[in-house]
Amino acid sequence: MSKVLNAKFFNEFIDMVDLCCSLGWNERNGGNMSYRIATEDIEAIKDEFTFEKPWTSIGVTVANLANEYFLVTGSGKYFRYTKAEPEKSVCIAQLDEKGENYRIVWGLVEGGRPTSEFPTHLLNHSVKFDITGGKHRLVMHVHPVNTIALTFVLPQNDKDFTREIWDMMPECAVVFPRGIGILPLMLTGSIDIAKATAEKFKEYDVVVWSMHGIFSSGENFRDVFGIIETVEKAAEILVKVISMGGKKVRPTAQEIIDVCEEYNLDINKSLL
Ligand code: 2HA
Ligand code: ZN
Repeated sequence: MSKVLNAKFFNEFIDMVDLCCSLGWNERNGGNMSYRIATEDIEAIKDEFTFEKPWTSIGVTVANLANEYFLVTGSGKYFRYTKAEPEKSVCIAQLDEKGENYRIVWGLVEGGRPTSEFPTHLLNHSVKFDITGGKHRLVMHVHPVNTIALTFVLPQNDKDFTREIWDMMPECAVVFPRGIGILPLMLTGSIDIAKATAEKFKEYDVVVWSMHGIFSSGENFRDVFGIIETVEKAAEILVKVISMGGKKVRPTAQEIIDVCEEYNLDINKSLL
């Protein structure tokens, strides 16, 4: 059995792709995921890599991620079939010593390239690498129904969007106390959306792309999935509340602050 296919991080990644797909978050080839692989994990699997593929420009420079390796979903590959055909669906990409180019060292055996959102993923990894001292390793992008639906009706600014979601369950402010960033509809896969998202990631761990989906970053699969499922559950409640005629009560700002203080969390008061 291949060491890559047997590696724990690899199986967690594939299982997460499969779970997101089964939740309806990743239709067809919608959404993408990337994971910065730990040095010791690379050492354990490196003899299965090939270093003959050409370097390709990333389109952005991520100097602090020079020489790092990423497990990433392939452009146009379906989440639905990733678990059955991992070697055809995902790849491990190595960055060069300047953080300007990548090359595929494993996977995508029938051809292909990393997700069209790879520049966004890498810029987000780069921002979070510095902010968290290298703790964040995973970036996930999904298309969950309720969160997307809300972007058609809620105000398009971080403060109002966050507060509407925070209002839905005390859990929300606890799980993402810094709040949610929101961006307008922008061209997917573009350098502009990569830069705009990375700007938001300086403040937030979760960013909503209006009329498109969610981007989130965290230390591991459990954390990132936990944030996204909490946002999406709150969004589902809000969709129902709006469908029933809208809110008649809501928590006060102080009630939201109190929950966070109970857990010693640094609630982003500028959003209240
Ligand atoms: O199709 O989700 O954002 C992949 C995407 C682009
Ligand atoms: Zn998308």
